[in-house]
Amino acid sequence: MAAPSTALTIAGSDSGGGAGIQADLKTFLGCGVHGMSAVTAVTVQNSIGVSGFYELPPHAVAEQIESVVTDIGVGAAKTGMLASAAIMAAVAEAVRRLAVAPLVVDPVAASQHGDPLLRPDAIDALRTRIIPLATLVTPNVGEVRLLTGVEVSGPEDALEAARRLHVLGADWVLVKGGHRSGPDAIDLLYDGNRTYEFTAPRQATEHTHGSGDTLAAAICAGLARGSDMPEAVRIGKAYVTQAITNSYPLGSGLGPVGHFWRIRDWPPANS
Ligand code: PXL
Repeated sequence: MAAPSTALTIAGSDSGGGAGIQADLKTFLGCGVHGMSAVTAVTVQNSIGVSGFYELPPHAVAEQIESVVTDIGVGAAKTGMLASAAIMAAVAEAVRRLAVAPLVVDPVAASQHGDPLLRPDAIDALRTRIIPLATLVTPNVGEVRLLTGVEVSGPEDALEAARRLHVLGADWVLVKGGHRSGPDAIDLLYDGNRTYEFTAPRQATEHTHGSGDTLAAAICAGLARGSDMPEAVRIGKAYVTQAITNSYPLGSGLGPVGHFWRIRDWPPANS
């Protein structure tokens, strides 16, 4: 087999297996790229919530990035939970020095349950150190509020939020509508000039743990494989929509989005 395209996630571990690094690597496999990981923090987590997290030393995060970039090569990268301002500084320095691009930034601040995944002092670092490096930033409405102060309840607010995030230095902004109400989940993509809308029917399930990570990872995989941004977002949204359709209950809390639908024929019937 020829070597596949490669993608790197710089993110936290979810011990429950539904979000974070674990969701990213499953998504990379499902989207046909070789996935690699630079772990930033280890969360202690199950379907009920996050009871704590342990950060890696910032230099250990940078060393993981450098190790894979200098040998294997990184076709595209994404960031998820970055935990602290110190880890963000180390990631930003490594991404710049090693010219890691394109970079999808999922500005993770809290879990689906609302448990914090970011130290309060890190919000400013996310704004000033990480977003300026983003080829694409993918906030949900809560992250938009945290980063820009804009309350998104309609298309005009979404565009205003996208403008503000573009001014912070992201090349492209995807304001996600999944956490809004209405029959459709409408995402707005903006490049400082044009806007693009992506619509999918809202699905009636509470088992959406890992959906944001899965979308960002699927877009990252598309970029690694050479898609342009609107096409990568279109494919990424199609992937996460399938993953939400195929989500499942787990434990006594919120279940994860599903990745099995891409590998359903295992084991083969005649094995
Ligand atoms: O879905 C955001 C997210 C990202 N990274 C980690 C998480 C979560 C949500 O729980 O645990 C490690």
